[in-house]
Amino acid sequence: MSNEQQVRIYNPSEEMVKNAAVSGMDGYRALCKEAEDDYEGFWGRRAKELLDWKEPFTQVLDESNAPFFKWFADGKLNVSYNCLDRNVNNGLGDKVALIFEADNGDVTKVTYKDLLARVSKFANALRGMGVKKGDRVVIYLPMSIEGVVAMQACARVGATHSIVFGGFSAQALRDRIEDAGAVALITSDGQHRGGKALPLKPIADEALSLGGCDTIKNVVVVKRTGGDCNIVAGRDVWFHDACEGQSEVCEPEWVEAEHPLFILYTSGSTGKPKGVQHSSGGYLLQAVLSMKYSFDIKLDDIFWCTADIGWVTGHTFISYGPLACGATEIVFEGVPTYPDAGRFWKMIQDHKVTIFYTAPTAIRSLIKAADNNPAVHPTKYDLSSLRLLGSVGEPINPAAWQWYYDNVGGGRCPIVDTFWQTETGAHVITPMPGATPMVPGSCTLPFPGIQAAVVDETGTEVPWGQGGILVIKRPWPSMIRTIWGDPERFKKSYYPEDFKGKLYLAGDGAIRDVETGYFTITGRIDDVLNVSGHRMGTMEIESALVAHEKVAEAAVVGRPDDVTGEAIVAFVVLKGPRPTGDEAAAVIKELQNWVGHEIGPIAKPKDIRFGENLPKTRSGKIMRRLLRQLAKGEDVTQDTSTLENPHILEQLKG
Ligand code: 6R9
Repeated sequence: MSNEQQVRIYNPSEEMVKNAAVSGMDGYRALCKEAEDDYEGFWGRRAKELLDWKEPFTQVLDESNAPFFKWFADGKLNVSYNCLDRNVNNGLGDKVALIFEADNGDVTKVTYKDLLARVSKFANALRGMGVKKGDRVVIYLPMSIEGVVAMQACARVGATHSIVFGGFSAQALRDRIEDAGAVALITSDGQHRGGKALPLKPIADEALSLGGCDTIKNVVVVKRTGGDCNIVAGRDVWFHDACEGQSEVCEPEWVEAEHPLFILYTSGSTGKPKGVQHSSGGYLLQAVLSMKYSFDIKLDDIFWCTADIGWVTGHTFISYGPLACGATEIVFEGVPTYPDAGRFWKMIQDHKVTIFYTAPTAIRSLIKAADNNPAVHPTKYDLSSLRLLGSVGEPINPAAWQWYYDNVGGGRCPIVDTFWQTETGAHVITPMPGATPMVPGSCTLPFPGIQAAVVDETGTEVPWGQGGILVIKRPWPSMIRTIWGDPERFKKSYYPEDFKGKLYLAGDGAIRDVETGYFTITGRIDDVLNVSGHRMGTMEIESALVAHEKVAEAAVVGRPDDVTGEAIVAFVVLKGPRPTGDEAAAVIKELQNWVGHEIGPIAKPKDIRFGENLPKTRSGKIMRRLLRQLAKGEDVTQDTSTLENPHILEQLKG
């Protein structure tokens, strides 16, 4: 945040302070102190209180083989039991667990009792196929009830699932199946998105035909779109046929707390995706704790996380966290812009959503849509049910934060800007909605028990106000356990020698506010630019650009420069049409001056290019490495298989 930007502070309402799980800053500080004074006791007490154990643990943390930490290692539990059976046993059987809204608007409600029955039937079907504890099962499904059922059923029989996002290609699916050595694949005939039926099974078939997938013995196919579907005799079975006649009772497989619940592939700094391996006990504990502390979940809440189950956010905040809390949640099949860009707001209105959790990229695109079409502006809908908003996935620029706060939250709802990663499993830096005064653009303070810090290249903590590298000093229960099949890469990536193997390296830069100690994430470390010896977060420049009235979205990267070390290149999407010629030249000048005014002349982008959109992965992340190649004037050589909108590369060539 530049000094020139006015910092506004938003205090939680009195009502929030009074009723929230973490009440007031005193409440927050007391939790932090409890963890500081007795780290293992802090986590151990919560693990006992918040999870049901088949066999209690006697040791909280085992650091003997660091950085391969173990939590609650001699305890046994089952994640699906904790998400389903215990809610049914506690009188929540008839409570709605899932409200599924299909792409076409059809709504299906599933109670806890019903969900337990569905999961048990499919778990029995999996057992019948020979799937057992420790086997890997790849799930390649759209957003669906069956997607959640499949994950829970794997957990129930002790199989380790690995979800591959439904937008990934056959090659990407094949690579993940091979790396995981999966015995079964669960997919669907197709998926509905934006009014279209898209095939999925043909992609799965292609993946399996590419070689390296011999470990797959069974393919289960959910019927979603109907129509022709290739079913290979002896290998493929319809999901409904597999469940037919199965018992609604299925004894859970009691597993050790460290048993791998899932592997989730995520991009690293190299081309090959990393299979991030998570545990059962520690992971579930922090999924629950994030629901309780960051989202202040209560039994009468209607919780909606818009992420896909193919990403970690969908794991922790759709498939596991809300269910383990006995919450009612929305599962949405479609896209935010169909039938129009008011879809999210209409769904909040229809289902009386109380907690809404989405990504800055979605907010920015809906700002643009609302500017162009007042009919889909959030203020046109009744959003009075909302009491809390969340943001995740990337830093939220203050302008988008403010719009979200004013227009979606009606100036009433706190925004929890939750910083975390696939590797952290759950929130690590985030406001507590009934405690932390919020500052737009800052994820504020560490989750109680998380010892986050900002350090220099040698691992020494830097003073507040000075940018550096974000690390976590002590292991935490929901952390990554290893990279599947590659423990050396795990150590190198996350516990590097530079820090003597003692600090978890998040891969992001951060700066703490001089007065409050609040964290602001400055972007991935490889996104920090050095222009004439000045360190600058690309996010800071993007934020300034987006604050300009004409700009809808911006991404900034560095390009090597003979004089200044690096030069700033900005890729910009305007709210109006994409300008060309003289008009473009005029807007470029205007934006350069604007950034110069907002941050300082040093931050002025040297080169500004306009596109109708930015290159994004299907999960909505801007592909910065690709932008860097474009900025340098190079041909794009990197893999673009995860790119949602390849045609805009041409526009951004410059
Ligand atoms: C949960 C998730 C992780 C990376 C992370 C950081 C960025 C996520 C953020 C944020 C600033 C936030 N990120 N949340 N940056 N503020 N609130 O997104 O996991 O897909 O693994 O991405 O996303 O750069 O390192 P994942």
